[in-house]
Amino acid sequence: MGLNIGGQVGKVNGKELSYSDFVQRYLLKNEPVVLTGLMDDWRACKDWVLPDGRLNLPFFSTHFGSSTVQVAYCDTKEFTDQKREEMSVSEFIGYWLEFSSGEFNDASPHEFDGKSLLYLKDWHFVKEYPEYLAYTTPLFFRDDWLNLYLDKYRMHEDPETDKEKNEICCSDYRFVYMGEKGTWTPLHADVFRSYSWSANVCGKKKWYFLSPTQRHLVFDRNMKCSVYDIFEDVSKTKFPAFDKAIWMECTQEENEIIFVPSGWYHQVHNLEDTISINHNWFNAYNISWVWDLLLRDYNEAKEYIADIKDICDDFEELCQRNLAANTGMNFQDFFVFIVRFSFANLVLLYCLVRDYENFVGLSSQRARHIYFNLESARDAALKMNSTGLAQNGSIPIDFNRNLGDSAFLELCMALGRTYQLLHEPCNISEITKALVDDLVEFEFVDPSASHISTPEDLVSLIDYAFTKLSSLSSGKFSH
Ligand SMILES: O=C(O)CCC(=O)C(=O)O
Repeated sequence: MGLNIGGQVGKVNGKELSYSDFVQRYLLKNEPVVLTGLMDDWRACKDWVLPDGRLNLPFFSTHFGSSTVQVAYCDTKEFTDQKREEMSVSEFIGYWLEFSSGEFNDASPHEFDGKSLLYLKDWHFVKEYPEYLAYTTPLFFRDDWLNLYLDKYRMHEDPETDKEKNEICCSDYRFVYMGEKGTWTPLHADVFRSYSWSANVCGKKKWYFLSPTQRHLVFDRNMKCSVYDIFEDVSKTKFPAFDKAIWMECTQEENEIIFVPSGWYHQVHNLEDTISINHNWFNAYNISWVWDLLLRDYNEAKEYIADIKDICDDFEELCQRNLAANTGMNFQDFFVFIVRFSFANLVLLYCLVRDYENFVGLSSQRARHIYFNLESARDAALKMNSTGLAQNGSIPIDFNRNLGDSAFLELCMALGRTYQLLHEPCNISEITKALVDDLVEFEFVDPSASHISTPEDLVSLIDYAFTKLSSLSSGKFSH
């Protein structure tokens, strides 16, 4: 039986959409959309595509040939994904050119002349070639806490893993994908329950989407394992509700960008030789879902090794280590992340207070955005707190110490620039150590509670700043 397709993903001209429309219509509703008109000036669209519209493969061998990349064998399955191997871009292009003279095999769609189709995935192109400005991230996707953070910090420090390897694979979530006609990506929801966007520089993709409200329909009875390929003969015994799922589909053309909402399952097929740019990201709108997923993954990790609990010296520590290895972060990583982001947003809010004598700035879109960020971080901290799991053994994060750290100041600056871009342009004072000292003196942050060890501490820190702000706007405070 074929898929039950309930609708097509809509297409909207991105040039005619404001940032706040995008937020209202897609981010807040968590709905997919295809955006057109946003790739006009991209260098990638010129350099990577030949005048006749084909992919410029020799360009990649010549300029980026020595990069080591991950390549998926599309006709293989390893756990929940395709089997991958590392090779150089030159090798990959070499295989591509060799196979492309073969015959496409309709009976076995992921093979070419009996050989598996190769799909280059998750190439950290921007991290590897920061000087080569292949594209600019469209405005709609700029409020990206994940990549802004990873530009300055690592998500998880593990002294036991190979540092160099970690350097590449955990460095960011900005990728290039490259594959010939017939390559594909199995059904999945994205890492961390992040949003993603994917821009077709060349070629065409077919997307199949399932809303998170129907997630249970593609899982087995125990909700442990999901369907791998929605076009294979899905076992009714194993996945009894699969045929009840109602899908959305979409054909994404060249120069179109698809927004993949948080937690939506999707399977993707390259209908032509295709190269795409793709980011994963999260922000205030989905940060608490990131926590929900982390908690779910933690419970799974714990259940998986439950039988060794009694013989384990530090069972909790092992669960957290496994969580970081499987999900990409553990509770402490998430906590440090939201604390640093909260600190950064407090700095930005303070800058607005300081820059606007009579605080009119606090009703601006930018101030509301920063306020909303802090509220979302507070909500995530409250959720963490309610589990009672995130209390133990965490190292206090000192607000004042962070303020002295250049990585932190850079994060504040990058975040400040982002909100300047998204909202009304106006000058914001430079975020310097002096300003930050000023902030401390100003007692915007409770000096007696600036060591954050628990989610509860973070909630108190944010509440204190909110109280201070409300006293500012009611005129009780003068600077
Ligand atoms: O383009 C692909 O093959 C997969 C992309 C994807 O899954 C994503 O952007 O989330």
